[in-house]
Amino acid sequence: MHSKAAFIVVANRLPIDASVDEESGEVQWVRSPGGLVTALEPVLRDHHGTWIGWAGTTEATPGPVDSEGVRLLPVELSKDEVRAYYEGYSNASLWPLYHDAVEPSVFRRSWWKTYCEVNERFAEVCAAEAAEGAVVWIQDYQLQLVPAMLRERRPDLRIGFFLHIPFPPVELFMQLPQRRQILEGVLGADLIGFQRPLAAENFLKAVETVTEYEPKGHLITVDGRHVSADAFPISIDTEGNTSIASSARVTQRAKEIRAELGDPETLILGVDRLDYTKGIEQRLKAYRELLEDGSMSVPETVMVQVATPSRERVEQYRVLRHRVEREVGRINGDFGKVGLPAVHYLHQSYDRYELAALYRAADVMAVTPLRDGMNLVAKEYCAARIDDSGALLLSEFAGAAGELSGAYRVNPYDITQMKRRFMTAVTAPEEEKRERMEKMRSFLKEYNVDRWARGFLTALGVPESATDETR
Ligand code: ADQ
Repeated sequence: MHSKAAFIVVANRLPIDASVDEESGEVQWVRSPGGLVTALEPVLRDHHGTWIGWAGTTEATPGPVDSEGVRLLPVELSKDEVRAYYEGYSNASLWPLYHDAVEPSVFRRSWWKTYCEVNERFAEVCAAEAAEGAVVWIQDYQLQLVPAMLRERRPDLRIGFFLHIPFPPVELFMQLPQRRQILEGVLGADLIGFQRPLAAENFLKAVETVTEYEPKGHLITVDGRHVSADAFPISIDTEGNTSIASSARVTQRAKEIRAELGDPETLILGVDRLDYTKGIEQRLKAYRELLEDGSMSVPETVMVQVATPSRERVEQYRVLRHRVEREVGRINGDFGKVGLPAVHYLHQSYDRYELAALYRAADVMAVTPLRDGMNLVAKEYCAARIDDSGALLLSEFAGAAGELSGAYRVNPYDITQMKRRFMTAVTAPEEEKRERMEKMRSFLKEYNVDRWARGFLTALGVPESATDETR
């Protein structure tokens, strides 16, 4: 019989994807790389840990998979549950609300019911898997009820919760019909982590306003238990990203990309999930105006916008895609030349190598979200700039702006200012850009994703040696 796990990660998604074999039609499960996996894998391996999550498809669900010393334990979801729990409550109610309501939230009572049921299922699977006194780390806004549901079943566990997205100001949070249930759900944890201190403060204020608990500093006493809420800014596998960027393959590919784009003087790059929080439209607008007023011109300047397909069945995402594609068409119609578009728009996913090559090819990286928990693309760009060149244009509304002090900061709501900053980033002396990049790169060397995971787990009470040895 399988022995129970002393360390468990619970996340909406398992780090695997279904891939259907073209000839046999058989489903195979392939590991999907990602920052969270890289960060947590050593800890999971060290503790013979388990990762609990949905496998990403309602067609087939694998049995528990043992992969490189980590047990992957799938939670099954039906089509209707994915619609209501994931696309509905998580991504049409919570996601916009937590991102400053840049799009209005949609609230449906039936979605909430399914959100509760699915959270309950995650809690049940976890309660059955956890060894006595195990440490459980629950991830993100899709699973905010799991901490309390798990505690009810297993008061012996040490429970951590990390929110990857912002926590909104209390005035906004109050709109949520289930505000009390959500807070009480999260408060089931012993430690609640946020990306930025402001998010932790917003959460504490919401607790004070909505519940009967009275936070004292970062501590809240819940039924005699101490719960702590604090900031643990996530980061990237800096070394891994830098090493991919330095490879011969990426170096060669970066040159090819520039050549394929007609060797422009300035290559501006955007890489985002196609999401209305990422400020893609505002960025395109600023670029169009710069072309209109002659500050920039094609083919000397070229923009590449990679927009990874995302949440395509959610209405607001479909509408966004149309708007972005119309704007790209308009810019190219007005300013492109035969064989030389002004914007290369790629609605695709890329592997780490192609992404690193794009980062290395780009003179200016534009990261302009209207609101973002952290934004790892900004950090990945810096990690890839192995010769300290390049400029990062970064929205002050991204969590990363609190850390990457060498960036050219922008307010994406202020198009005039964004245009000015674009020009500053393009024309700044090489020496200035180098100094700025150097500063960000040395920050990221120290504050990498290992440090994030270790910081959180140590605060949760996992012995330092256990999180340290394998690094
Ligand atoms: P996201 O909103 O997804 O994450 P981000 O932090 O930028 O945003 O992470 C995106 C990841 O996807 C990056 O690692 C990037 O390399 C990758 N990616 C983007 N486009 C891609 C493409 N075309 N092909 C392949 N990979 C691509 C949420 C929060 C963020 C927070 C993270 C982590 O919204 O604020 O930083 O979680 O906590």
